[in-house]
Amino acid sequence: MSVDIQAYLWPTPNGKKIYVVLEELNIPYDVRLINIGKNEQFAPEFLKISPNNKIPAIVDQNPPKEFGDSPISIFESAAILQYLADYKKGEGAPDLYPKNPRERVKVNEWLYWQIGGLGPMMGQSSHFSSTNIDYAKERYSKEVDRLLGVMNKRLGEYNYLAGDNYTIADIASYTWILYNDKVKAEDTPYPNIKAWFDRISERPAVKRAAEKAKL
Ligand SMILES: N[C@@H](CCC(=O)N[C@@H](CS)C(=O)NCC(=O)O)C(=O)O
Repeated sequence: MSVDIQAYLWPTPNGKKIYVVLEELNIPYDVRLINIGKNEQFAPEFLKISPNNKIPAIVDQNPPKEFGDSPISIFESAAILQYLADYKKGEGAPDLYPKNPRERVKVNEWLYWQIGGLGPMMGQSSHFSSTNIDYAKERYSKEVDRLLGVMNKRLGEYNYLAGDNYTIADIASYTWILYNDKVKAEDTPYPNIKAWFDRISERPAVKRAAEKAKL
């Protein structure tokens, strides 16, 4: 049976977000793996839907009427999370992107905080950790620690990043925190992030995504 959503993924922090959101929203999907280790992200066919040569990307073969008759492709993980949560929510799925404007602004703040801060800084920190460039190593690991401090404080005040409810902002950061051993350690300096991380890991949809993406 053909399904609406084709997801172009590789099991990295940004790719795993899309597995989680599709499982949470109960949306049928096909995965097309793009092996970024083999430079498949530069294939001309993939660049047509993801011109920045990065996963994730999706194609929706059957978008809502207001998008017109033709399929739509989307790249950039935040744009995909917003689109799916707004337009493709499946039967019985939670509301991951509230319409209430005050709540939506909070989701956007923490979503963009991950896209512009936590993700790139963790990426750079990991990249330089295997080099002997001490200046870069220190700069990025300090910045990751600062960001985790901000996140830990926020999660001491609220159960989830945008407030009382689990949203796409949590999904965006969760798949990055998966890669941070300091947060997951028993004696973590970030206990509020650890509690949040453990709570999200118990969600049935996240467990299903973990199976499929090897989270
Ligand atoms: N801001 C982008 C970042 C995407 C990204 O960095 N993807 C990485 C994998 S996690 C990638 O495809 N890298 C391949 C490359 O740079 O050639 C998003 O959130 O979607």
